[in-house]
Amino acid sequence: MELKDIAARFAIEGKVLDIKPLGNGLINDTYKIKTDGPKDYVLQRVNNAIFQDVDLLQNNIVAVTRHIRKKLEAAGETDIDRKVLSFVPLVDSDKTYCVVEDKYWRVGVFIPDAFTYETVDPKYSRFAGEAFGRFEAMLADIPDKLGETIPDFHNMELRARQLREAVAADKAGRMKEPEVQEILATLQPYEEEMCKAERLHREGKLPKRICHCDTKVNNMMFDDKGNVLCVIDLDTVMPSFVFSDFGDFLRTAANTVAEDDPAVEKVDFKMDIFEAFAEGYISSAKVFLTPLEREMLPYAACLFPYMQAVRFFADYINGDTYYKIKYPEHNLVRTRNQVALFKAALAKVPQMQAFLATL
Ligand code: GN1
Ligand code: MG
Repeated sequence: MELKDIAARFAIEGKVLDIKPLGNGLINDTYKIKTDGPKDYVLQRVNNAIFQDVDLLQNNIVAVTRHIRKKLEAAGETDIDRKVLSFVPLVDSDKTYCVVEDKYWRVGVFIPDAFTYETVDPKYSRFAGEAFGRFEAMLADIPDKLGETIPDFHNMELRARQLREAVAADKAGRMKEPEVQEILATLQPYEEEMCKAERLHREGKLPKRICHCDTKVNNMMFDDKGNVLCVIDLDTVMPSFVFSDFGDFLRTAANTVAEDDPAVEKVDFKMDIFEAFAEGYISSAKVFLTPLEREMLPYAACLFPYMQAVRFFADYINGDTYYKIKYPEHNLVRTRNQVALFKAALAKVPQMQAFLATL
Protein backbone atom coordinates (compact mmCIF):
# COMPACT_ATOMS: atom_id res chain seq x y z
CA MET A 1 0.00 0.00 0.00
CA GLU A 2 1.30 3.46 -0.83
CA LEU A 3 1.66 6.38 1.57
CA LYS A 4 -1.16 8.27 -0.10
CA ASP A 5 -3.53 5.32 0.38
CA ILE A 6 -2.65 5.26 4.06
CA ALA A 7 -3.17 9.01 4.33
CA ALA A 8 -6.58 8.56 2.69
CA ARG A 9 -7.78 6.55 5.69
CA PHE A 10 -7.54 9.64 7.90
CA ALA A 11 -10.04 12.51 8.02
CA ILE A 12 -7.72 14.97 6.32
CA GLU A 13 -9.16 18.24 4.99
CA GLY A 14 -8.39 19.03 1.37
CA LYS A 15 -6.66 17.05 -1.34
CA VAL A 16 -3.25 15.49 -0.71
CA LEU A 17 -0.67 17.09 -3.02
CA ASP A 18 2.49 15.29 -1.97
CA ILE A 19 4.08 13.28 0.84
CA LYS A 20 7.78 13.71 1.65
CA PRO A 21 10.15 12.53 4.43
CA LEU A 22 10.45 14.88 7.42
CA GLY A 23 12.96 15.19 10.29
CA ASN A 24 15.68 12.89 11.53
CA GLY A 25 14.23 10.72 14.34
CA LEU A 26 16.00 7.48 15.15
CA ILE A 27 12.88 5.44 15.80
CA ASN A 28 9.76 6.30 13.77
CA ASP A 29 9.40 7.16 10.08
CA THR A 30 7.95 10.60 9.54
CA TYR A 31 6.51 12.32 6.45
CA LYS A 32 4.92 15.65 5.69
CA ILE A 33 1.60 15.60 3.84
CA LYS A 34 1.07 18.72 1.80
CA THR A 35 -2.54 19.47 0.91
CA ASP A 36 -4.44 22.10 -1.01
CA GLY A 37 -6.57 22.69 2.10
CA PRO A 38 -6.01 24.97 5.09
CA LYS A 39 -3.67 22.59 6.90
CA ASP A 40 -0.79 20.32 6.15
CA TYR A 41 -0.24 17.13 8.12
CA VAL A 42 2.42 14.81 9.51
CA LEU A 43 2.12 11.13 8.68
CA GLN A 44 4.06 8.87 10.97
CA ARG A 45 4.73 5.16 11.11
CA VAL A 46 5.02 4.27 14.78
CA ASN A 47 7.80 1.75 15.25
CA ASN A 48 5.89 -1.03 16.95
CA ALA A 49 8.97 -3.17 17.45
CA ILE A 50 9.93 -0.52 20.00
CA PHE A 51 6.52 0.75 21.07
CA GLN A 52 4.82 -2.57 21.46
CA ASP A 53 1.46 -1.29 22.65
CA VAL A 54 0.51 1.35 20.12
CA ASP A 55 -3.06 1.47 21.41
CA LEU A 56 -1.85 2.43 24.89
CA LEU A 57 0.60 4.88 23.34
CA GLN A 58 -2.04 6.67 21.26
CA ASN A 59 -4.39 6.77 24.26
CA ASN A 60 -1.65 8.43 26.28
CA ILE A 61 -0.95 11.00 23.62
CA VAL A 62 -4.58 11.85 23.01
CA ALA A 63 -5.15 12.24 26.77
CA VAL A 64 -2.07 14.43 27.17
CA THR A 65 -2.78 16.70 24.22
CA ARG A 66 -6.46 17.09 25.23
CA HIS A 67 -5.48 17.97 28.78
CA ILE A 68 -2.94 20.54 27.64
CA ARG A 69 -5.42 22.00 25.16
CA LYS A 70 -7.97 22.46 27.94
CA LYS A 71 -5.39 24.17 30.13
CA LEU A 72 -4.36 26.51 27.32
CA GLU A 73 -8.01 27.35 26.61
CA ALA A 74 -8.65 28.04 30.30
CA ALA A 75 -5.60 30.31 30.39
CA GLY A 76 -7.00 32.30 27.45
CA GLU A 77 -4.05 31.32 25.30
CA THR A 78 -4.22 32.38 21.65
CA ASP A 79 -2.79 30.35 18.78
CA ILE A 80 -3.58 27.07 20.55
CA ASP A 81 -3.20 25.03 17.36
CA ARG A 82 0.48 25.89 17.30
CA LYS A 83 0.94 25.29 21.03
CA VAL A 84 -0.23 21.73 21.31
CA LEU A 85 -0.26 18.87 18.83
CA SER A 86 -3.52 17.40 17.60
CA PHE A 87 -4.19 14.05 16.00
CA VAL A 88 -6.57 13.26 13.18
CA PRO A 89 -9.18 10.50 13.53
CA LEU A 90 -9.77 7.89 10.88
CA VAL A 91 -12.46 8.49 8.27
CA ASP A 92 -14.59 5.67 9.63
CA SER A 93 -13.93 5.72 13.39
CA ASP A 94 -12.65 8.03 16.10
CA LYS A 95 -9.47 6.02 16.53
CA THR A 96 -6.33 8.04 15.78
CA TYR A 97 -4.23 5.29 14.27
CA CYS A 98 -4.60 2.46 11.79
CA VAL A 99 -2.81 -0.78 11.13
CA VAL A 100 -1.81 -1.54 7.56
CA GLU A 101 0.14 -4.70 6.78
CA ASP A 102 1.25 -4.95 10.43
CA LYS A 103 2.49 -1.38 10.42
CA TYR A 104 0.99 1.33 12.62
CA TRP A 105 0.23 4.76 11.22
CA ARG A 106 -1.09 8.03 12.60
CA VAL A 107 -1.60 11.56 11.32
CA GLY A 108 -1.10 14.79 13.24
CA VAL A 109 -1.71 18.36 12.18
CA PHE A 110 1.47 20.02 10.88
CA ILE A 111 2.42 23.10 12.88
CA PRO A 112 3.11 25.90 10.40
CA ASP A 113 5.93 28.46 10.66
CA ALA A 114 7.66 26.52 13.42
CA PHE A 115 11.30 25.59 13.70
CA THR A 116 13.31 22.93 15.45
CA TYR A 117 17.00 23.29 16.20
CA GLU A 118 19.83 20.88 16.77
CA THR A 119 21.61 23.36 19.05
CA VAL A 120 20.50 26.20 21.31
CA ASP A 121 22.10 29.28 22.83
CA PRO A 122 21.59 30.15 26.52
CA LYS A 123 18.58 32.33 25.77
CA TYR A 124 16.72 29.51 23.99
CA SER A 125 17.91 27.06 26.63
CA ARG A 126 16.19 29.13 29.29
CA PHE A 127 12.95 29.18 27.28
CA ALA A 128 13.20 25.43 26.79
CA GLY A 129 13.73 24.83 30.52
CA GLU A 130 10.71 26.91 31.33
CA ALA A 131 8.65 25.09 28.68
CA PHE A 132 9.53 21.60 29.90
CA GLY A 133 8.86 22.63 33.51
CA ARG A 134 5.50 24.00 32.39
CA PHE A 135 4.76 20.84 30.41
CA GLU A 136 5.27 18.75 33.56
CA ALA A 137 3.32 21.24 35.68
CA MET A 138 0.34 21.15 33.26
CA LEU A 139 0.29 17.37 33.38
CA ALA A 140 0.54 17.16 37.16
CA ASP A 141 -3.26 16.94 37.47
CA ILE A 142 -4.14 14.90 34.39
CA PRO A 143 -7.08 12.69 35.40
CA ASP A 144 -6.24 9.85 33.00
CA LYS A 145 -3.96 7.07 34.12
CA LEU A 146 -1.07 6.97 31.66
CA GLY A 147 0.73 3.72 30.90
CA GLU A 148 4.43 3.23 30.24
CA THR A 149 4.77 3.15 26.46
CA ILE A 150 8.14 1.45 26.90
CA PRO A 151 8.11 -0.29 30.26
CA ASP A 152 10.99 0.90 32.49
CA PHE A 153 12.19 3.19 29.70
CA HIS A 154 14.53 5.31 31.83
CA ASN A 155 15.14 2.73 34.52
CA MET A 156 18.93 2.71 34.86
CA GLU A 157 18.92 -0.65 36.62
CA LEU A 158 17.18 -2.18 33.62
CA ARG A 159 19.53 -0.48 31.14
CA ALA A 160 22.54 -1.78 33.07
CA ARG A 161 21.03 -5.27 33.08
CA GLN A 162 20.39 -5.08 29.33
CA LEU A 163 24.03 -4.20 28.81
CA ARG A 164 25.13 -7.17 30.92
CA GLU A 165 22.84 -9.43 28.89
CA ALA A 166 24.20 -8.04 25.63
CA VAL A 167 27.76 -8.67 26.82
CA ALA A 168 26.92 -12.23 27.87
CA ALA A 169 25.16 -13.06 24.59
CA ASP A 170 27.74 -11.31 22.38
CA LYS A 171 25.40 -11.76 19.42
CA ALA A 172 27.46 -9.77 16.95
CA GLY A 173 30.84 -11.13 18.09
CA ARG A 174 31.98 -7.64 19.07
CA MET A 175 33.18 -8.44 22.60
CA LYS A 176 36.55 -9.37 21.17
CA GLU A 177 37.21 -5.78 20.14
CA PRO A 178 39.67 -4.27 22.67
CA GLU A 179 37.85 -0.94 22.65
CA VAL A 180 34.60 -2.64 23.61
CA GLN A 181 36.30 -4.14 26.65
CA GLU A 182 37.79 -0.76 27.51
CA ILE A 183 34.44 1.04 27.36
CA LEU A 184 32.86 -1.63 29.49
CA ALA A 185 35.54 -1.16 32.13
CA THR A 186 35.05 2.61 32.01
CA LEU A 187 31.29 2.43 32.55
CA GLN A 188 31.20 -0.24 35.22
CA PRO A 189 32.50 1.69 38.29
CA TYR A 190 29.71 4.28 38.00
CA GLU A 191 26.84 1.85 37.67
CA GLU A 192 25.80 1.72 41.29
CA GLU A 193 25.84 5.47 41.77
CA MET A 194 23.89 5.99 38.54
CA CYS A 195 21.19 3.56 39.72
CA LYS A 196 20.45 5.54 42.87
CA ALA A 197 17.19 7.09 41.64
CA GLU A 198 15.59 3.65 41.45
CA ARG A 199 16.72 2.85 44.98
CA LEU A 200 15.37 6.14 46.34
CA HIS A 201 12.09 5.44 44.58
CA ARG A 202 11.78 2.03 46.23
CA GLU A 203 12.44 3.71 49.56
CA GLY A 204 9.53 6.04 48.86
CA LYS A 205 11.74 9.13 48.70
CA LEU A 206 11.49 9.95 45.02
CA PRO A 207 8.19 10.29 43.10
CA LYS A 208 7.43 9.53 39.47
CA ARG A 209 5.56 12.19 37.55
CA ILE A 210 4.27 12.46 34.02
CA CYS A 211 7.33 13.43 31.99
CA HIS A 212 8.13 13.78 28.31
CA CYS A 213 11.09 11.38 28.42
CA ASP A 214 12.63 12.37 25.09
CA THR A 215 13.50 16.02 25.60
CA LYS A 216 16.15 16.18 22.93
CA VAL A 217 16.69 19.74 21.74
CA ASN A 218 15.09 18.93 18.43
CA ASN A 219 11.85 17.83 20.06
CA MET A 220 10.89 21.39 20.86
CA MET A 221 9.31 23.80 18.37
CA PHE A 222 10.01 27.52 18.33
CA ASP A 223 8.38 30.31 16.36
CA ASP A 224 10.39 32.71 14.19
CA LYS A 225 11.01 35.00 17.17
CA GLY A 226 12.47 32.28 19.35
CA ASN A 227 9.38 31.74 21.51
CA VAL A 228 8.67 28.14 22.43
CA LEU A 229 5.53 26.90 20.72
CA CYS A 230 5.26 23.33 21.90
CA VAL A 231 6.89 20.07 22.69
CA ILE A 232 6.69 17.32 20.06
CA ASP A 233 7.47 13.58 19.86
CA LEU A 234 5.10 12.55 22.61
CA ASP A 235 5.45 8.78 22.26
CA THR A 236 7.48 8.50 25.41
CA VAL A 237 5.29 10.67 27.63
CA MET A 238 4.86 8.51 30.72
CA PRO A 239 5.47 8.36 34.46
CA SER A 240 9.18 8.85 35.19
CA PHE A 241 11.55 10.80 37.39
CA VAL A 242 11.81 14.49 36.55
CA PHE A 243 15.48 13.72 35.85
CA SER A 244 14.39 12.35 32.49
CA ASP A 245 13.36 15.69 31.08
CA PHE A 246 16.05 17.71 32.80
CA GLY A 247 18.87 15.32 31.98
CA ASP A 248 17.95 14.37 28.44
CA PHE A 249 17.63 17.96 27.31
CA LEU A 250 21.08 18.82 28.61
CA ARG A 251 22.48 15.64 27.13
CA THR A 252 21.87 17.07 23.68
CA ALA A 253 21.81 20.82 24.33
CA ALA A 254 24.85 21.16 26.61
CA ASN A 255 27.06 18.93 24.48
CA THR A 256 29.48 21.08 22.45
CA VAL A 257 29.00 18.66 19.53
CA ALA A 258 26.26 16.37 18.18
CA GLU A 259 25.67 13.07 19.97
CA ASP A 260 27.28 11.16 17.12
CA ASP A 261 30.23 13.44 16.42
CA PRO A 262 33.33 11.22 16.20
CA ALA A 263 35.59 14.02 17.49
CA VAL A 264 35.40 12.99 21.16
CA GLU A 265 38.15 15.43 22.10
CA LYS A 266 35.71 18.21 21.23
CA VAL A 267 32.99 16.94 23.56
CA ASP A 268 32.36 19.18 26.55
CA PHE A 269 29.45 20.01 28.82
CA LYS A 270 28.43 23.64 28.38
CA MET A 271 27.80 25.26 31.73
CA ASP A 272 26.07 28.32 30.29
CA ILE A 273 23.45 26.07 28.71
CA PHE A 274 23.06 24.19 31.99
CA GLU A 275 22.63 27.37 34.00
CA ALA A 276 20.09 28.88 31.63
CA PHE A 277 18.10 25.65 31.38
CA ALA A 278 18.14 25.09 35.15
CA GLU A 279 16.97 28.63 35.76
CA GLY A 280 14.11 28.31 33.30
CA TYR A 281 13.15 24.84 34.46
CA ILE A 282 13.08 25.72 38.15
CA SER A 283 11.06 28.87 37.48
CA SER A 284 8.12 26.77 36.26
CA ALA A 285 8.76 23.46 38.06
CA LYS A 286 9.27 24.93 41.52
CA VAL A 287 5.55 24.57 42.16
CA PHE A 288 5.94 20.80 42.42
CA LEU A 289 9.65 19.93 42.80
CA THR A 290 10.64 18.40 46.13
CA PRO A 291 13.93 19.44 47.77
CA LEU A 292 15.44 16.06 46.92
CA GLU A 293 14.45 16.32 43.25
CA ARG A 294 15.98 19.75 43.09
CA GLU A 295 19.14 18.68 44.85
CA MET A 296 19.56 15.78 42.43
CA LEU A 297 19.42 17.83 39.21
CA PRO A 298 23.23 17.64 38.76
CA TYR A 299 22.91 13.87 39.08
CA ALA A 300 20.31 14.01 36.27
CA ALA A 301 22.77 15.92 34.08
CA CYS A 302 25.26 13.03 34.48
CA LEU A 303 22.75 10.19 34.43
CA PHE A 304 21.48 10.82 30.93
CA PRO A 305 24.79 10.78 29.04
CA TYR A 306 25.63 7.71 31.10
CA MET A 307 22.35 5.95 30.33
CA GLN A 308 22.57 6.86 26.65
CA ALA A 309 26.13 5.56 26.50
CA VAL A 310 24.92 2.28 28.00
CA ARG A 311 22.01 2.10 25.53
CA PHE A 312 24.09 2.89 22.41
CA PHE A 313 26.78 0.52 23.62
CA ALA A 314 24.37 -2.36 24.27
CA ASP A 315 22.92 -1.81 20.80
CA TYR A 316 26.38 -1.91 19.26
CA ILE A 317 27.14 -5.16 21.07
CA ASN A 318 23.78 -6.60 20.00
CA GLY A 319 24.53 -5.85 16.35
CA ASP A 320 22.58 -2.58 15.91
CA THR A 321 19.01 -3.74 16.23
CA TYR A 322 17.48 -0.67 17.93
CA TYR A 323 18.84 2.65 16.69
CA LYS A 324 18.97 3.47 13.01
CA ILE A 325 22.63 3.58 11.95
CA LYS A 326 24.28 5.20 8.93
CA TYR A 327 27.54 3.19 9.02
CA PRO A 328 28.69 0.04 10.87
CA GLU A 329 30.48 1.79 13.75
CA HIS A 330 27.80 4.42 14.28
CA ASN A 331 26.65 3.12 17.65
CA LEU A 332 30.24 2.79 18.85
CA VAL A 333 30.96 6.38 17.83
CA ARG A 334 27.80 7.50 19.66
CA THR A 335 28.91 5.55 22.72
CA ARG A 336 32.37 7.16 22.81
CA ASN A 337 30.76 10.55 22.48
CA GLN A 338 28.31 9.97 25.34
CA VAL A 339 31.01 8.52 27.61
CA ALA A 340 33.05 11.69 27.04
CA LEU A 341 30.02 13.83 27.79
CA PHE A 342 29.29 11.87 30.95
CA LYS A 343 32.83 12.47 32.19
CA ALA A 344 32.69 16.15 31.32
CA ALA A 345 29.39 16.56 33.18
CA LEU A 346 30.63 14.62 36.18
CA ALA A 347 33.64 16.92 36.49
CA LYS A 348 31.28 19.90 36.61
CA VAL A 349 28.94 18.65 39.31
CA PRO A 350 30.43 20.98 41.98
CA GLN A 351 29.91 23.95 39.64
CA MET A 352 26.33 22.84 38.97
CA GLN A 353 25.63 22.55 42.69
CA ALA A 354 27.10 25.97 43.34
CA PHE A 355 24.93 27.50 40.64
CA LEU A 356 21.72 25.82 41.85
CA ALA A 357 22.39 27.17 45.33
CA THR A 358 22.18 30.71 43.94
CA LEU A 359 18.65 30.24 42.55
C1 GN1 B 1 15.59 8.05 20.32
O1 GN1 B 1 13.30 8.91 18.24
P1 GN1 B 1 14.32 9.86 18.76
O2 GN1 B 1 15.48 9.97 17.84
O3 GN1 B 1 13.71 11.20 19.15
C2 GN1 B 1 15.27 7.38 21.65
C3 GN1 B 1 15.71 8.25 22.80
C4 GN1 B 1 17.18 8.48 22.68
C5 GN1 B 1 17.51 9.09 21.32
C6 GN1 B 1 18.99 9.21 21.12
C7 GN1 B 1 11.98 5.66 22.02
O4 GN1 B 1 14.84 9.23 20.18
O5 GN1 B 1 15.41 7.63 24.03
O6 GN1 B 1 17.59 9.33 23.69
O7 GN1 B 1 16.98 8.31 20.24
N1 GN1 B 1 13.84 7.08 21.72
C8 GN1 B 1 13.44 5.87 22.06
O8 GN1 B 1 19.24 10.05 20.06
O9 GN1 B 1 14.19 4.95 22.38
MG1 MG C 1 12.61 13.47 17.65
